[in-house]
Amino acid sequence: MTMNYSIDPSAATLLPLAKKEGIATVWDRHKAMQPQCGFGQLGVCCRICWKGPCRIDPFGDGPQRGICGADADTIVARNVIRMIASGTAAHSEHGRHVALAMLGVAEGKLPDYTIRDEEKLRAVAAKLGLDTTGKDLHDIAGEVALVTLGDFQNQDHDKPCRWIASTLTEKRLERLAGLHALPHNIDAMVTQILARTHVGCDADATNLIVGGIKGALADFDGMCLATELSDILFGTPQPTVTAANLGVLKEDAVNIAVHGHNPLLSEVVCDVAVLMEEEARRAGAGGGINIVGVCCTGNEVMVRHGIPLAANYLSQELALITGAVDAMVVDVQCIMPSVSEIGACFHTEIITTMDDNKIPGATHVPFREPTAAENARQIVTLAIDAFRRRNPQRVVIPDAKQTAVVGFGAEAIVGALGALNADDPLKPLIDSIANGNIRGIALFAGCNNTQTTQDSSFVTMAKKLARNNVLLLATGCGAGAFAKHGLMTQEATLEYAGDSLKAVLTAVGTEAGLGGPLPLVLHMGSCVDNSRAVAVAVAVANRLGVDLDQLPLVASAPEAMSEKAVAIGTWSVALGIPTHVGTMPQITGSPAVTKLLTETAKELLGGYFMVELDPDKAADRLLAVIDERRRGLGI
Ligand code: XCC
Repeated sequence: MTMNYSIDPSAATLLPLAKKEGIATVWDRHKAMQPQCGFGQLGVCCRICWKGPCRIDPFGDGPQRGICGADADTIVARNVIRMIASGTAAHSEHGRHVALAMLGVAEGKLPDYTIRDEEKLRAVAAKLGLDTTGKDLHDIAGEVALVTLGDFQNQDHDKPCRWIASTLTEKRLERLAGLHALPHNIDAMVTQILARTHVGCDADATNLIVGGIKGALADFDGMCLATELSDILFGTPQPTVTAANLGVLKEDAVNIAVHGHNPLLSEVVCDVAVLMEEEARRAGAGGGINIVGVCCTGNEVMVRHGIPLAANYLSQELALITGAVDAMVVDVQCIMPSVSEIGACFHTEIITTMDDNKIPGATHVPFREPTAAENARQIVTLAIDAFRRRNPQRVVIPDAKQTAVVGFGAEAIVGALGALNADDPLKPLIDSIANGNIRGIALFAGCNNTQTTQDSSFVTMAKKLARNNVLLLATGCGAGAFAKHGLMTQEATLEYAGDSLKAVLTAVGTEAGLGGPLPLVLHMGSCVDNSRAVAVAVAVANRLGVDLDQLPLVASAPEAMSEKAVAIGTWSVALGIPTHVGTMPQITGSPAVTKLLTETAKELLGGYFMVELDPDKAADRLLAVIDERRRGLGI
């Protein structure tokens, strides 16, 4: 039974244990929820006002309009763009938080943070069009932060957000401007979606979806700035060897899991933990302090510092069931509220840190940037105290741990390619695509979802695409899946890559000093780091003088779940990227919206959604799209 839930070997060890101990997990709750509401699945349930809830009869026998008169198209379109607004808000709050921290650093107000990547700061300033001559580092950081915060404040509708305008290809910007889809202000886009979907407002499904696309592009803007400013503050990822899955927990160490998304907290926890090793040893932890990651906080510290990744989204509860996690420190997003209940079954401290993200039953340590190190010390102290209460009899650490070579941001990829051609680093990649050694590029992103067997679709699709010489990039919980299943290793390249892909990865990896091929799947970071893949694609497109919708580039979220994934998928389509979704999106109750997103989008934007639940068939469809794009380029 376990195998239907997950292909993760940790689940095979820990789910029977959970059952024996009477601990409910996400999969038990999924089962208890069956059958799920069919109206909700189709997106035709409207709860926008209190005359409802209303639902449209998908069989055509019952009501075809809600009480106010909204039909299925209006209801579905409103529902889906509200998801985009929430996803955009989530990423952009994260981005704003980082931008404000950077301003604080520039103003000398945040002693626990610094500028770790001066070169990147200068590169970002130049990209944003700032003149930095004669200015010191802090002045440049201040200007970059203010310009960035301008993307949350600009009221001039004709002036698009600065980050998006300085990131995309000219052709893409023109195309989006022609559709009135270029955002001018991130916050305004979220507000506008909520306003236009209020009862009695926008009822035109097409107009609503265009508004959603604009909102999703604001999400992209927020992700770009969150990623780049985080690199400036915490370092730009470079290839590093680490490990993944619950076997990274240590019996003899204080295990602290950092979970959520925002690196502002986890970075300082990592720094402080190093200084508190001795205290941990005094408490009996011979192995000191072992920080491990969960979800995207995990990805952030993994790609920057090689901190091992314990779990992706669906495995977060399993981490606690090992009985070996002393503290799970969470910030924002993708944290199951159930963690406090499961933590309470053990000695585990669940520590919330953000005042607008609390969980009943958890210990709250309010995190403030000006006192970051002090807050982190409080957190690590709680973890050490919890370690003293740990019951060694209940510790079950699965024998599941895979090596993972991670840290392939845009700079690292270009750097590795530069080892082959220092004067023109993109040339080896472009040549390999042109001669077919690399058939295309696929970006895997997105969550885990209980609607499908955990990690399975990611692994199935990746193996098939790699065999067909597709270069694979990954972020988010998809990257977590690949790391846990050993696909971010040189061995995986040798085992699964098609011959020509293997030759390219071996040439680049060897020249770049990795002592062998690049890993089969390149870990680019967390969900906000999807912008890194776009940076590479834009560089290639600009070099070729084409737009993004001409490149043999596809995206896939085989186990999508969150509202953030809806926002990401939508901007991916808006940028011209054919985007596969492997779980059923809640839109099919409206044939008009479904057609718009899966067919008409192709004419308007070049990108479009493809829904295919079978991973094997999905890989075939992506290969067909890649070939179609290749034919378009005449290669
Ligand atoms: Fe959340 Fe980023 Fe999804 Fe994972 S992939 S379940 S959104 S942690 Ni972004």
